[in-house]
Amino acid sequence: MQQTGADALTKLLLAYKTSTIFGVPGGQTLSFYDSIADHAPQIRHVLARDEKAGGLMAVGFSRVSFHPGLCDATVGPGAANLLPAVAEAYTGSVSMIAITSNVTTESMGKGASQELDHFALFRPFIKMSLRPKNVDDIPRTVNHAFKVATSGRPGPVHLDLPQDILESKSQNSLPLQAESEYATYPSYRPRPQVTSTARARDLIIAASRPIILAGGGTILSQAWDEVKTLAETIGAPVVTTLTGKGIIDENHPLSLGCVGRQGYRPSANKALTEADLILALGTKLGQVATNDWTLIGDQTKIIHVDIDPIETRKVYKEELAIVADIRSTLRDLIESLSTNSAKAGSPWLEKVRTLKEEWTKGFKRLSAEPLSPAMVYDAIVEALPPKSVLVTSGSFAGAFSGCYYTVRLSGPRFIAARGAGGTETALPLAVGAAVGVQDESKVMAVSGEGGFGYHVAELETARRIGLALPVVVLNNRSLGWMKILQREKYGSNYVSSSYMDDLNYAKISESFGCKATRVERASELREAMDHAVKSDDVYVVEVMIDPDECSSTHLKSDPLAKI
Ligand SMILES: Cc1ncc(C[n+]2csc(CCOP(=O)(O)OP(=O)(O)O)c2C)c(N)n1
Repeated sequence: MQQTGADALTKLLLAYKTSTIFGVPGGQTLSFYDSIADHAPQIRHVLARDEKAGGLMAVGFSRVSFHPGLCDATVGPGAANLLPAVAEAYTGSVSMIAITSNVTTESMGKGASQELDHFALFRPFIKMSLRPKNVDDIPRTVNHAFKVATSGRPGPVHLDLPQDILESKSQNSLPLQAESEYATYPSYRPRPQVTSTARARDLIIAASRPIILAGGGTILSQAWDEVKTLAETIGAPVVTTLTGKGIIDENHPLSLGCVGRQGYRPSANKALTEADLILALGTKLGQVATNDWTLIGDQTKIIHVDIDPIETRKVYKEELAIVADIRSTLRDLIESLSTNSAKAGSPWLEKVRTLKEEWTKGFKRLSAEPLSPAMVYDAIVEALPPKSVLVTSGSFAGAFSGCYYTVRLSGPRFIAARGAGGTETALPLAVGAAVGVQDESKVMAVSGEGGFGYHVAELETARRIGLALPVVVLNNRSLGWMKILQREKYGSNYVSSSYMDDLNYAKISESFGCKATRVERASELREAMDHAVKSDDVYVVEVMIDPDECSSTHLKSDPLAKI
């Protein structure tokens, strides 16, 4: 049967169980949209308000569904707009296929309208770029794109489609079947060497204060059951990075929450500092997670497991580096250990219990007006069912979320754009996550008001596609993080760290047709969160929080640092 390149592409995407593509059209892409429309409702296109937001939606989608996030942009300015989202996917290890349409092969390099060098544009931020040579080459390139996006360390693949290749008809019958193992990630799970497992077991048995430090790679590997079993088997507390948050129910007695420089719980940092063996799983051991590389002492032994050899022995002298899939590694390790190697009643587990108790007391302490972030998260946890996904951004709002929000069910239940750390990401990521959740989980976005302003128009996208999405805007009347840094480091010489403070983000949201409310009193908090979570619409709760709150950061004024 003769079919166009666009049709072949759509059928292949369907074969790979793609349900949604996020993006913005251009003339060069329209044949693809036409074909998507012909195959609705199995596949649909979600129109974003700009390409970057569409790309971030694909990131949110991928992180909850374990399917590559699909996004598209047209040649030139569209492709350039998509770049920040591709960078987030690359630095955050997010499986993505970023489609760009391009000018016709015939006009390439001749000064065609809007043309930019897409390969050069994307090169630093992708696993690879692919462009079919002709319509018959589409199956090979699409299959390869899925294989690369879902194998090894997940990341973005760029698929560039010249307009003529999308629009021309093949004279041949094209193979349009998927290689189904590449529809989701991880597509394959390399196991550790037997000798490495044995060495890890010996190090664990010899340790008296072991700790598990779980990074985002543990979630990508879907290792939540194994992390819990290992922790219980060896009697190790679990601390996480911001992207690893969700690997364990944070009410579990062995869970101490996030470590690091922002979004951390001081009790978690303390435990990491005092451990004699760290099982670092799927973490870069980067600046944020290690508080400027200060939390891990020279004497501490490290077993580092990561699918990507680039991440091991990069900063620390590690006792053992295992390059393998985390879930497979933990399964082998658990099998090699006796059923219960935990030293019951050990001083280490007693210490963990005390640290957890102290944190809980410290948390309850923060309950005065003006509204503190801790109170807001109390209300959020009360309103949100455990089966939820909290999505946040790089800002105080993100740091507060890491610190104060309690994940109560393991899995991909916390999304922070910690790849590139964009401050504006919460709303578009949440839109994508809300489309991608497989189990009717409730998705909530929490953003600072500065970050919210970047992509506020995506409220319309969320409404248009019928999402029931609660959005919390923590309004501290400033780019809070910047303002407090200016206070701490530059003698309160405030420059460009606030917008006009008479904006009302609840009213702005109402003008997009959303339900919205502004909360200024403690007595209104719980009801507002409850309404937002139960609403069938996009519901924005703007909370006016204490502008001086900066806990959960590395700043000296951190009120919890005393624990
Ligand atoms: C895209 C981007 N630009 C700039 C920054 C630097 N930055 C970090 S936090 C912050 C302030 C964000 O303000 P807001 O969203 O109101 O959140 P708050 O810190 O006040 O909670 C900025 C500008 C960033 N992380 N990302």
